[in-house]
Amino acid sequence: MTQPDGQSNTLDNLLSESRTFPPSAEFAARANASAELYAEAEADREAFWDKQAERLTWATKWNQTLDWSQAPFAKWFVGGELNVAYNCVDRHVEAGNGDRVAIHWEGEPGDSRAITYAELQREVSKTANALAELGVGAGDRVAIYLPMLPEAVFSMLACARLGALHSVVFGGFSSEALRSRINDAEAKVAITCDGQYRRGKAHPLKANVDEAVAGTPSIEHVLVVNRTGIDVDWHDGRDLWWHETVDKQSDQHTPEAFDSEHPLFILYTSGTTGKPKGILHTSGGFLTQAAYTHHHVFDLKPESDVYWCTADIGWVTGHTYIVYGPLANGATQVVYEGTPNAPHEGRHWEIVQKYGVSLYYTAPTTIRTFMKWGAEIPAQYDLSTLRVLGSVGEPINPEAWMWYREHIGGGTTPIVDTWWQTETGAIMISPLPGVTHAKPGSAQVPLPGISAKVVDDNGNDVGPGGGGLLVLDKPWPAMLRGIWGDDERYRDTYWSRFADLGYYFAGDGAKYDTDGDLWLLGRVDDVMNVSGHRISTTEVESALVSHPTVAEAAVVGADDPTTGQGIVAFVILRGGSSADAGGDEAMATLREHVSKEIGPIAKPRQIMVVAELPKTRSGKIMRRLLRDVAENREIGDVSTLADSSVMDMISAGLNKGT
Ligand code: 6R9
Repeated sequence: MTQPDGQSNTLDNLLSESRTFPPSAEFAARANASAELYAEAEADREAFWDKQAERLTWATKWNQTLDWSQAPFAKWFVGGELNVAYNCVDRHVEAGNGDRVAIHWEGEPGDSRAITYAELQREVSKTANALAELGVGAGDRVAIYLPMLPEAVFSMLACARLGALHSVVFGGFSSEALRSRINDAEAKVAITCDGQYRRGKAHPLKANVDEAVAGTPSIEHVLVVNRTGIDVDWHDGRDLWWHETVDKQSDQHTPEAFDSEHPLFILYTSGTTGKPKGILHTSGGFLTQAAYTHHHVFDLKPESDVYWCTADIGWVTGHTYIVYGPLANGATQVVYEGTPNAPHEGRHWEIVQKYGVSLYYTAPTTIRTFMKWGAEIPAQYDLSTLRVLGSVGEPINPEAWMWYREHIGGGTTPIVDTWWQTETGAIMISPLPGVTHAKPGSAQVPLPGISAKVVDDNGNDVGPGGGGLLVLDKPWPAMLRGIWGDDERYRDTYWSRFADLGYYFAGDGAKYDTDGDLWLLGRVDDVMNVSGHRISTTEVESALVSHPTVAEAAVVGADDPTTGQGIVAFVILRGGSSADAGGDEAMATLREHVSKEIGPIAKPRQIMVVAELPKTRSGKIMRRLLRDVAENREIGDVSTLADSSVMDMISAGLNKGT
């Protein structure tokens, strides 16, 4: 059986992992990538990126590849002009591929829709015309709070077409989370739907927007897709139905070319403080790296492949590897609305069989869930079309890797374990199918054109066999251009740790094996990774403390066999709280409270009531010790605690079953 995933386990595997899987001669012969790419990029990095930028159609060619003179604020393809949506849609129609399916959309209840590139062009044009009618123009912000509906893709591309920035907020986030993101970006329009299907039931979504928008002075209109037909409250003048507003528009729209550095989107992600960071991405560099990586890492052959990335567009993976990369490359892809077990646990494999999916990209947590459900489920379907499998979001444990290859990949497919972040915009470290000798559990090497290192606290390269912090030591085209409205926090978060060396600090620990391959070991900061989603400990702590019964809270991410990490909270209750405030029901109420404040993904797996929290003399909570408790380990060094008896008290209390 699989061992729980996590840092210590990954390290153990690293020490014992000796399996390698060279590409088959047959795959290598037809592969998009070749070993020469590394040498080519090494010889002249900027010339290499110039060549990749030529994958796109530019209205005006750039005159400088990279301007790093204002570091850490990069400019790529300076002077170039392009329209991102034109690159993802119109140019494929102009090239005679209008009849190619862009999106095979599959609804959870079983409805489906095939959208060709020509149709996508019409839908995006209509949406752009509607948004323009609502006063959205270049530089404005639009909040998108939608599940995996075609309208989500139309909306994102319509923004790109107008030069407006989208801020997609994951549909699983609470109204509170939505409100703070809308306010931070000062979005003018919000796009949502009446309700969303989840495991066969329609759940309200617009209601959250109503709650959020009650406190967002910038929102002028809410555009509402009718997905489930459930009842909604209506605010005349503010609310507009999609089918009444968008459908009547002209399906012609002329895209305008924008500067290569024109902002494309903001996407909020958790940092080490409670306030989410609005990661800002721009146009030319982002789309270049999205298209380049999608082509090489997935070995995409747009005429014959059917690609499927199972991420939600609320996360960066959905931005880069559902919307921008695949569509820039003219791919045919599957977009699925629902969960993997609706209505049955073979749903993904049924979809793979139905559409002949050849490239499949998912997260380790999903793979481990499939393992739990059993290999006999995928065995009932024809998965022979699959030829490349991808993984993203957290380290994939070697056993899950092996299972994925064996039971989904028929024992032959290459697996690409892709390391990247919301901030990096696109894949940075990954094997190349057809080139790399794959190693289960290791993301292996930076892609051609990308440079990464593992360094010690002083920034010295640790060399083969060494472990330390992952840094990116050279700028890359899809890199974030800052944090929305907070340049100071941008410098501080990513560039201050190795300021003299000019390294970007990713927040991840990593290790080289003796072959020089990279192993990612998880976050080294107070960010948890639950099912591949980043959640900060502070965010959950703030949510807990906002409940009237809680005086203080400390949260840690503990190893979890399915979700990678699970959230474990330690709370001190308020003096006045009633005696049963520590009971099961009260804990369930607290879990619900967190869910309402942040969203169901942030719900603690476990809440333990304690009398004290372990703190250093300077008052910093020692999460390391709480993690020991949460993972049932012997408690580590307590010598820096202000009061070393606290841990005894916590352990004794827990043993009594409180
Ligand atoms: C794309 C995405 C980024 C964090 C990152 C790291 C973890 C992502 C990984 C991985 C090991 C991989 N992570 N991919 N760790 N191996 N292949 O997930 O972006 O949501 O911003 O998370 O996820 O810890 O720092 P994001």
